[in-house]
Amino acid sequence: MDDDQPPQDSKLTRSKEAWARSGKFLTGETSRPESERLPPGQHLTRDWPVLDLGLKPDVSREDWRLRIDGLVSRPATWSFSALLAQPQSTPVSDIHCVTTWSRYDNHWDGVLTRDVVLAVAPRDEARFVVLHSYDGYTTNLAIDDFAHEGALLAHGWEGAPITAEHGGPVRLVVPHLYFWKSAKWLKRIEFVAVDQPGFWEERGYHNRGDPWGEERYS
Ligand SMILES: Nc1nc2c(c(=O)[nH]1)N[C@H]1C(S)=C(S)[C@@H](COP(=O)(O)O)O[C@H]1N2
Ligand SMILES: [Mo]
Repeated sequence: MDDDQPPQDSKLTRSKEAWARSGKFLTGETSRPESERLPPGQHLTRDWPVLDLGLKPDVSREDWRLRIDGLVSRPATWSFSALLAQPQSTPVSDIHCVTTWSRYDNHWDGVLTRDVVLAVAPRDEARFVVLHSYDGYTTNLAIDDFAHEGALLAHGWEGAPITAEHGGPVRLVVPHLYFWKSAKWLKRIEFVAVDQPGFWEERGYHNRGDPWGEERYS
């Protein structure tokens, strides 16, 4: 799908835009007691819900390519085997989705975004990244959030390949922010100087999305 053609707004998109307008799920609690693992307004699930625009791109490991470009000294295009040739890590983290479900202790396999940054060497002007996905979805992050501890390009979950419905072959996981920042079916990481709001950020969702500050909506 073309990066320049955002997916058509669906019924789901319209209802989530309405939640942003009305502040649905906001509790007004923004403190973070050290003992509290669950952010305000969230509830725990044991299963892993599927949430996306419904386009479900079907990309095999053989056909998958990741372009890493923009303001970097060493732009790269990685095949799946090139991704496996990067340093591999196995972080464990919690998921917090803005629709109020959280899931603890997810075991990931993949390449830390810190190691991606080391590989491509962003130029001094680079301050943000735009994530582009095979379904036309986009989302934006400051480089410090992209390269935050525990964030990775994930190809495995609980010892098995990430399934297509959860964004396989490769998705981003940024565990310290709401899960809409974790782009599924990752296709391109673009380093930019000026922040560019993505699909949900343009539709009433917060530009950063910290669950502990309940940064749900803009
Ligand atoms: N490419 C792509 N990535 C996406 C989305 C999407 O529609 N397309 N939805 C986001 C949202 S809103 C959420 S909550 C999570 C859901 O991931 P999951 O289906 O694996 O739970 O993916 C995020 N990443
Ligand atoms: Mo979401």
